[in-house]
Amino acid sequence: MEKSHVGLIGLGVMGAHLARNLGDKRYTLSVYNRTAHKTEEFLKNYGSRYIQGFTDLDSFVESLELPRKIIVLVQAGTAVDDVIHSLEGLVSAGDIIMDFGNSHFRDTQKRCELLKKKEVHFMGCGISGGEEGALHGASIMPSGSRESWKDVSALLEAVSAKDFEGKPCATYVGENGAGHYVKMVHNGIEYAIMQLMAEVYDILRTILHFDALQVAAFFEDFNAQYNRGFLTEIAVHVLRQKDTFNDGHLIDFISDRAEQKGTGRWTVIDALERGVAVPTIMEAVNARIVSGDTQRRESLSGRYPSRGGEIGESDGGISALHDALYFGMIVSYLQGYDLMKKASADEKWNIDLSEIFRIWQGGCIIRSDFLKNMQDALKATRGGDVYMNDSIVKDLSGKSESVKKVLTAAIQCDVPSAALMSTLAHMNSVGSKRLPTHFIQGLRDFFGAHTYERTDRSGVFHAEWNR
Ligand code: NBP
Repeated sequence: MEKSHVGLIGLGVMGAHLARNLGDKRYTLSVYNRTAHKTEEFLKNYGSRYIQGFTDLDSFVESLELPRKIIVLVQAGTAVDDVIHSLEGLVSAGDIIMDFGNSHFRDTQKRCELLKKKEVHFMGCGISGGEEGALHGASIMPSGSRESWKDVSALLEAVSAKDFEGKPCATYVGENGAGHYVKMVHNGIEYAIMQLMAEVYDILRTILHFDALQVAAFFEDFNAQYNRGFLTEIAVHVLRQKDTFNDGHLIDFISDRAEQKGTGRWTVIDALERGVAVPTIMEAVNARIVSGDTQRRESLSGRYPSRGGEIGESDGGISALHDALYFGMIVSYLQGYDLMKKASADEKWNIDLSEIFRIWQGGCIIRSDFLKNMQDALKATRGGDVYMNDSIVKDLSGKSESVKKVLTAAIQCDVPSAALMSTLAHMNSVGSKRLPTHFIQGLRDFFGAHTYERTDRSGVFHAEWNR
C-alpha cells in the first residue's frame, strides 16, 4: 500500500474533525486511536480513499512516508507523554511529532529536549477554533525547529483558516513551547472578552431590564457598528435559542457555575511570574472562581447588597455600553500583547507579534475585526510599544468616558463589573506619569528600611524617619 503523507493519533472530537479536513484537502492520511473501535467507527462514517485506519501503532508508523509527520490530538498531560513513549522506539531521526493539544508550554519545552536527543523533531502546535475550526479551517500556532516547520508548513497551511486577506492562518511562531504559549494567551484573552460580555449582559438585564432578545439585538448592533467578532456573533445565537423544556429562552435556564481549571488560570500564573499586569484576564478567572461556589452565594445573598435598581436608557446608555465593551476588548488584546512580548524576550522566541494578530483573524475564538488594527499597528511600531501607536490611541480615545458612565450605573445598582473596572483602572495606571507607589515606598522604608529612590537625584536612600 502507498505510504501516507501524514499520520494522526487520537480520534476524539478534535482529531476526527482534523482528519476529515486533511482528507478533504487530499492529503493521504493514516489514523490511529488508543481504543480501536473508535478508529473502526471513524472509518465507517468518514472513510475515503485518502484515509487508512490502523489498530496497532507499529503498522501505523510503518505506513507513513519519510520523514514521518505525526499529529497527536489526545488529552493534554500524561496522555501526550504516553503517546510519545509508545512512539519512541518506532520513529527515526528526522521524523516530526506535532502535539496539537492544549499542552502547557513548559511540558512542550521538556518534550522537545527529550526528543532532540533522538534527533526527532517535536512541535507544539496551538490550535483554536474548536471542532468547526478543525474541520473547516483553524488558527494554527506551530513551534519547534525551523527545519521541521519547512517540512509541515504546506500541510498546516492547507488545513488552516484564512485571514482577512485570504492568507493562511498558520505561521511559524518560534522555538519549542512558543506555539503553545501563544495559544495559552489566546485563551486568556478569550476569558477576558467573555467576562466583559457577561458584565455588559448583566447590566443590560439587571439595570435596563432587557430580555434575552433585546440583548441579542444589542450584540447584533455591536457587530454591525463597532467590532464584528466570533464571540459577539455567537452571542446573538445563544441569546435567541428557545428552550426545549420550557417556554422562554434557553439562556434563562443555564446554570451560572463555570470552571477555571485550564488555560485562563495558566495565563494568570505565568503573567504573575513574569511580572506582567493582565488584570482583565485575572478578573475573568476570579469571576469564574466565585461563580463556582453556588452554595455560599445562595446563603450569602440577601445579607449583602444585591443587584437591582433603575437607570434610564434615555441618556445614551446603549452607546455607552457599546463603547465600554469595545474599550474592554481592545485592552484585553493589549494585555495579551504585553504578555507575549515579555515571554518572547524572556524565552528568546523572537515572536513576530503582528503575525500572531494576523493568524488569529480566521478560525479562532477571539477573532474580530480589531485584530487587523493590531496587526497593522504592530507592523508600524516594529517592536516598539504598540500602546504608543496613533491608531490604537485613537481607537481607545474618548471611550473611557463611556466606561465611567457604565461603571457608575453598575456600582449604583450593585452589579459586579470587576473586569470592566480593572480594565479602566489598568489604562489609567499605565497612562499615569506618577503613581501613588511612591507612598508605598515611603511606608516600606519607614517600617523595614527597604530604601527608596528619589525623583530629583540618583542613588538609593534611607530616611531617618521622624518617629
Ligand atoms: P477528546 O476527549 O474528544 O479525545 C481525547 C483523545 O485522547 C481520545 O482519542 C482518547 O483516546 C485519547 N487519549 C486519552 Br484521553 N488518553 C490517552 C492515552 N493515555 N494514550 C493515547 N490516547 C489517549 O478530546 P478533544 O476535545 O478532541 O481534545 C484533544 C486535545 O485538543 C486536548 O488537548 C484539548 O484541550 C485540545 N483542544 C480541544 C478543543 C475543543 O474545542 N475540543 C479546541 C482546541 C484544542 P480514547 O478514545 O482511547 O479514549
